[in-house]
Amino acid sequence: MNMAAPLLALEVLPGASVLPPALSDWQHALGLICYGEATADASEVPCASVAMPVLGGSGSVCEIWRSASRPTGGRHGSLSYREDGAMLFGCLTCDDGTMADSGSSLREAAREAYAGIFAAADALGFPHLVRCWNYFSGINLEVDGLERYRQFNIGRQEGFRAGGRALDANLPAACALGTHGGPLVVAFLAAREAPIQVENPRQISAYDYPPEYGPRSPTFARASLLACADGEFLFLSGTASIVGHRTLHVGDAGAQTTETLANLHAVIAAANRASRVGGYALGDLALKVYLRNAGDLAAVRAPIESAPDAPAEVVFLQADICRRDLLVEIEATAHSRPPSTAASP
Ligand code: 3EB
Repeated sequence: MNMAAPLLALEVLPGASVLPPALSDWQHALGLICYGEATADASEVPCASVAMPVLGGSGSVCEIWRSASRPTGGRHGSLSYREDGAMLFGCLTCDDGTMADSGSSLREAAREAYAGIFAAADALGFPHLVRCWNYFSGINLEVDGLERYRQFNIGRQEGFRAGGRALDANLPAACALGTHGGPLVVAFLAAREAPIQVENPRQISAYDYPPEYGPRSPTFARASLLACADGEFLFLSGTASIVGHRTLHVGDAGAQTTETLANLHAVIAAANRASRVGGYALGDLALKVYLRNAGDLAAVRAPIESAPDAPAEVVFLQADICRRDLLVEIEATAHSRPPSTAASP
């Protein structure tokens, strides 16, 4: 392996329903998140399969977290994991009943998922959650008098409490999106060392949202920064057209996208102030864009592609967003190296 290979790397492969030759070598893979029809033929690597259509290109996308070393893994309870000594990737699938089922089953599934994640993270020696991906069906459905996203937030908080974690500090970056079917899927990256939590000055921290958004607040940070031996990783949480705590531009997907980009710029600026490496720019990020309506693709794509620092790597997925009035949500990841190591071949 090349000496300059990053210690942790994100690779996004379109149309990975058949394994491309370059990837037949799974020995460096920490974990996979497959969207759409993508399936990975890699039983030894933890793989989260998300039933979510990929828009504007191939029917599937596989996100691969790679390590420079050779990770090893196994199972811990219902969770599959792999770790390379510095980072742990894990994922699990939790049957939460069907969409028509009671909301309490999703709440219980979320609690069990997070209690199990913290138990595994502690047992394996990677106690610090850095990034979480949450996917489940019927996110905006109201059951037992409460929207399923809000049921999820109650269960997630209970899981954090069960794991002895704070609800307003040391939080991971995260996203929570709705599929049109399938179980609760949670994937995560955790580390031996604590990441730096970053908030957005344009937004109230999600863990401080007022009760009108549900009885329990969402438990995530706007971004996290994780130092690694060859630089740093920036994880930007799912970001939407929210200023303060309110949704802006209801009904206008293009304007919501422009507002979301302003939020991303604000979080990136905050991350650059908090980072020891810094220098992050939107153009360096790998973006994942979730759209509620496939028909909004052109309206959402335009402001992203015409941004002065337009990102090169953008994947579009169709998903329900956690507030009914939100039409788009964008998440992003970047790796930054200090200038001295960036120059090495
Ligand atoms: C928001 O800012 C939009 O519940 O884990 C973004 C990222 C959102 C993560 C989560 C929710 C979550 O509130 C929604």
